[in-house]
Amino acid sequence: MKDKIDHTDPAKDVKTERGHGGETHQRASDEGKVLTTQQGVAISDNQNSLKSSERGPTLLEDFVLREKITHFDHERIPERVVHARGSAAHGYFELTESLEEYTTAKILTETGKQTPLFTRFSTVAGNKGSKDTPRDVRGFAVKIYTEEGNWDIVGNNMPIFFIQDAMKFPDFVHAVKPEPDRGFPQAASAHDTLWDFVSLAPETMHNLIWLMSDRALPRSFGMMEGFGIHTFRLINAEGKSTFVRFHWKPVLGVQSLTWDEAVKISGADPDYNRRDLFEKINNGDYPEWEFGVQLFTEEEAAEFPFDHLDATKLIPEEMVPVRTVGKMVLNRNPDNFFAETEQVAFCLSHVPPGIDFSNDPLLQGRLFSYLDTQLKRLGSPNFVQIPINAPKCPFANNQQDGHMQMQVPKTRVLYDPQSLDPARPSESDKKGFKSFPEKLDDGVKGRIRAEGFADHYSQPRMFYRSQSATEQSHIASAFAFELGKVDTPYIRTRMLGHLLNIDEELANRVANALGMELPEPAEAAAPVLDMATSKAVQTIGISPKTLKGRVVGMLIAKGSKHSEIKKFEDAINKQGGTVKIVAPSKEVELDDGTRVQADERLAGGPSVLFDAVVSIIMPDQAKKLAEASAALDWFNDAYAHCKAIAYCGATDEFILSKLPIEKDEFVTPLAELDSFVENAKSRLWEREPKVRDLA
Ligand code: HDD
Repeated sequence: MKDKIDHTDPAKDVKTERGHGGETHQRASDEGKVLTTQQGVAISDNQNSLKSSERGPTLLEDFVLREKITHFDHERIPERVVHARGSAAHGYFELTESLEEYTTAKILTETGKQTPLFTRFSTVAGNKGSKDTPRDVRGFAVKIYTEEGNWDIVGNNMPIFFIQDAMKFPDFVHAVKPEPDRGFPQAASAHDTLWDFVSLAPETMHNLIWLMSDRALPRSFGMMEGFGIHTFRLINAEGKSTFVRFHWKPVLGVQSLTWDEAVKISGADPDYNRRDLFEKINNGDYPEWEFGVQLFTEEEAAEFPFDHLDATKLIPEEMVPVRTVGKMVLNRNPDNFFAETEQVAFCLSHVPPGIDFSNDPLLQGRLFSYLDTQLKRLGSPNFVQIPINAPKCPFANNQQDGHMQMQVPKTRVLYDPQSLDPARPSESDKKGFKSFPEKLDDGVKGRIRAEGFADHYSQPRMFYRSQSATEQSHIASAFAFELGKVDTPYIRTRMLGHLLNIDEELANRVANALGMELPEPAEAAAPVLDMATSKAVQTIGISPKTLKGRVVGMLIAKGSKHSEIKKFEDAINKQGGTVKIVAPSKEVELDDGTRVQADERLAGGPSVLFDAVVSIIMPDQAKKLAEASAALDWFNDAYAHCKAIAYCGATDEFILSKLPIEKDEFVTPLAELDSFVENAKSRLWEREPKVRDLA
């Protein structure tokens, strides 16, 4: 809370002036930096176009106007066809344990060194201007500027994908995007075309059940896991290959929103996750992840009850533990959203020597798609010269010309082999990237899917059965919500047939909520296995109890007790939490005459934006607030979202008494400060069945 409100205006010297003719505007003095055209010509008037006379037409001659408007007309580039909405930050990667036994890549062998990186998080389905909190997978793309070339790990916050073969990607994306005839729904999977497609493609079931879980509603980008998903290879100095899957584990733990919160937040703050990332980095609360690897040999892979080349399958951590070998810290916001976040171009093919690909058919297709899409979006093969994409290690080759070439090669020689210019680069057998010389089996060419890819239900079943009761009810409710938006009855029936194969109880819950009969189970192409459950795939179950990264909303009003506010703020800050002040007005006078500035007015600061709430108000103000729906919703929602509430006497007497709020262990008077601080670290999920109709 800012105790001193500074109203000094740095532009106080700006005077309202009469410009040329009848125009008035506020003009700074002639001193200081001068505005110029792109050619460096100083501009004398940036408010009026060149006219033939005072009330006459504008002249074509006005090169200042034409340059300004032309540039403006060309300001947009095509948004990403998927993952259009994204937020990013700079940071560093640091290796803590060498993987020298497995790879020659210096980024994975040289410990203790900080290597710069740029990470972009995204939603998948929505357009660039869509909300941050739809039910969706989140992209998790990391570009590490290693000294041996850029390494892009282009993953998601879920360890598996919807489809097994890149051939199906355009169809999947067309199905989830707004329907082509009507152009809606935006950033939503709850519509007929998506469920039509997935119900006809059972390979999607595993990612679908993750999508219906709380993992699809991250509380913060810094509270999401990240996964490289596919199997890659690490190649060591002897040329030996070891399979690897890459993991990012957030230090703040995995934390999610509830669906009702996500829906309300999308109205209250469509930039919820973007703002959170920006503010955390600005405040020095740097988001951090552990970097881990799952390493396994070809022989070990042969024993898995699934094919590790199938991107719809995860490797349970209980089967192959995640070995933590490094960390990522995000510590700097981009200077310019367009130049960096929008223009960053990730490609799966960007790997340094010592890291190689597997034959996962989804990965193989992606190796083509990303470079292709950058050419479309950024318009030139020289996109690699844009600062955010350029390697930070030296690079030299014979590629020439093209749109927007920024380099000026000073040589006659842009070919190889050559003998005219000894300074020109040439290939290096010792340092160069080498593909693993994999021996391929004598197969028959064809459009084929491996037999081992046929099991589509065992892992979704494992996922569902691994969840806590609260999480299972969220999954069932999400299926019911989404299928409730599907108008075509047989699509819903098909889905129930699939759910029966995953878990009968889940299918029953969804069918009940939809008021439908259960059909016959869908035909399964392979026997459905009862795999061992895995705690690692839970969300709530693995959320840590901490105030770090969490925000407490504090409702105050005119005359609120300064000392009480301070006491709560100190206790919350001490444990790493942040307090945001909410008040009926932007500026508030407290009991001791101090004037403070609220972070949010009550009308713009609903409790869905906070992890726990406190109310410190005087009786006259509480009486007024009791008449305001924004205040009643504030407490009702905090209660319905299972949050901790600390209330003062006036709040209790005039507001809580009007509301259906039970004084459970998470609804406490101000005097119980310590309990509140403890409660604010998590939610009281046991309250949920009392306040929400879950499937
Ligand atoms: Fe993709 C973007 C993640 C399958 C084609 N994808 C994109 C981004 C992420 C992913 C995080 C955004 C990168 C950024 O922030 O700029 N995509 C995935 C994951 C997949 C996956 C984890 C499966 C494991 N993607 C996939 C397939 C194809 C694509 C199978 C096509 C064959 N993806 C693209 C793309 C995008 C893209 C069209 C759009 C914008 C871009 O690449 O730069 O090429």
